[in-house]
Amino acid sequence: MKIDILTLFPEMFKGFLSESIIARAIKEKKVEINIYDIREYSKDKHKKVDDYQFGGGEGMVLMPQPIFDAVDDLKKEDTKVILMTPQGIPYKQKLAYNLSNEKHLLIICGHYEGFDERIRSLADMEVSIGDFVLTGGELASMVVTDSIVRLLDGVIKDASHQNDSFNDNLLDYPVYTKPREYRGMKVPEVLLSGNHALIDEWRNKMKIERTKKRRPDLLKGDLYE
Ligand code: 6GU
Repeated sequence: MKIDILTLFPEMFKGFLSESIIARAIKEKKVEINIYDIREYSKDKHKKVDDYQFGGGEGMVLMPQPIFDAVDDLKKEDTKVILMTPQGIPYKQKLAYNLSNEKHLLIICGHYEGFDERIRSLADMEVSIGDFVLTGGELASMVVTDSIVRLLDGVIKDASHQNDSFNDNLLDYPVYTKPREYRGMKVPEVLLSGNHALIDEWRNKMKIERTKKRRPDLLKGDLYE
């Protein structure tokens, strides 16, 4: 899979691409990730990428030209273009699974102040990562990329995401490691029993209990269809 990201702030991606599971996935060629600087596509002699908005108002607006030219350059036949914006559809694990089957994603990071409305016409999909406002789409694009890359074949053990929260609209069960007792808090007896049928039953029960208590909205299911 190839993921191309268009941004005004390429430096923000350095840590993300050079650490941990994402770095390993790139090294092992499970994914190719390229960061493109929107400014490099500006035809303005000062490499300008934004301007005042028609009608007046605070803030600079990302101009169409650099983005349209970048998409013309990078979009191929099987490319899915995703625009990161708080006005997009809410990002969910289901969409991470669907996108992990694409060949090529081109992710456009929105600007803090906004972008020219005509840029929307380039996107196959507009995505938001939640009901809060970020200074730009960069962190959101990293969230989306991270959630997709970990689902690609061979990036992490299959069993690690088969039990993910949200796969069945349920939160994960609690897990413990050594020691058996820490500061008076004990590992539940059932986990030490060696009885795997009993352990599975306990884990399922905990998933349901925890979801009821913390995220009753998930149990309705409709949010994650
Ligand atoms: Cl995709 N962009 C920005 N700027 N803020 C957000 C977001 C995206 N998703 C949630 N908040």
